Amino acid sequence: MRPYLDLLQDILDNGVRKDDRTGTGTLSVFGRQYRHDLAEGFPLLTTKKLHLKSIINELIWFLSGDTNTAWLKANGVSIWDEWATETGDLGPIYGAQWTNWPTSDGASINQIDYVVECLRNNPDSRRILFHGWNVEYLPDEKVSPQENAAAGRMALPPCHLLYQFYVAAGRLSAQLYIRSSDSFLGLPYNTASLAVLTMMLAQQCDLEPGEIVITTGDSHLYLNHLDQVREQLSREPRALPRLRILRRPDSIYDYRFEDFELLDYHPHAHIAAPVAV
Ligand code: THF
Repeated sequence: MRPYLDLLQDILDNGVRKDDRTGTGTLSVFGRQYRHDLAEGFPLLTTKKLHLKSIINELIWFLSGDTNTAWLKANGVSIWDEWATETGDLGPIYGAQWTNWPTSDGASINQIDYVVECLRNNPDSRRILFHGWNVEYLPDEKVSPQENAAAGRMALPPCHLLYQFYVAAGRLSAQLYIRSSDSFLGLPYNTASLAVLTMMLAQQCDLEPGEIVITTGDSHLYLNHLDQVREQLSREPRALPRLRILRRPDSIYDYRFEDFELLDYHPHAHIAAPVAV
């Protein structure tokens, strides 16, 4: 994942000091892009150990339409706890908008169904995308994530919001727009998650996985991650692992963590960093 490490170096070299919503402070650049061909391996960082279980279970949770942390917790994932109410509620975040976008007549639209249908029946379409930025449900910035969730708004507005898919020569590629990229903690998750989603969709639609493209808006490093970033940049990247899907589930909604096998993952040690809330 050279391009990812190059982005970290770019932010260290060119980042401007900016304050942010969480009060932590960042170094930030605007508008960056990197890509990875899935034929060259699974894009899980080797310069620090990543917890693939959190990444895959979060994606399965998004696809199920669930927006409560109870299922995540029961499956060993704690990355959403900081923003949830006491009952685990996060309001209509990712999963709700992906699979259950509310319409003005009181019904809802499943954007994932649309993507699968399009990939199968109209793969040349230039409209194969889904979007998380439902302006009606964005949080009120004057109140806490928990108060927003309790009032039926999103606890946080989506960071990774626009997913577009592209088919050429039997290969499925995906591009993700991330408006706000926590480049040390969140971006490696978002990158691996996009790769898994692309592999799932390719399997369901009889395509080969192609390239993933990650485009980031406010691309930042929190000031309390800079030592960790320098440590990571001092490490030599290793060969990428491979990810195998062990069966073909009946639909995009039927994957389980046990369906995936990570092979040849030999990362450097984990590097802990505090998440900005
Ligand atoms: N808020 C912030 N500040 N950064 C983010 O990356 C982020 N997200 C989601 C929502 N708000 C965010 C939450 N995703 C970790 C990883 C992803 C998260 C939140 C936290 C994290 O702390 N990862 C640790 C390991 C923790 C674990 O696996 O239990 C790590 O070292 O990678 C980005 O979409």
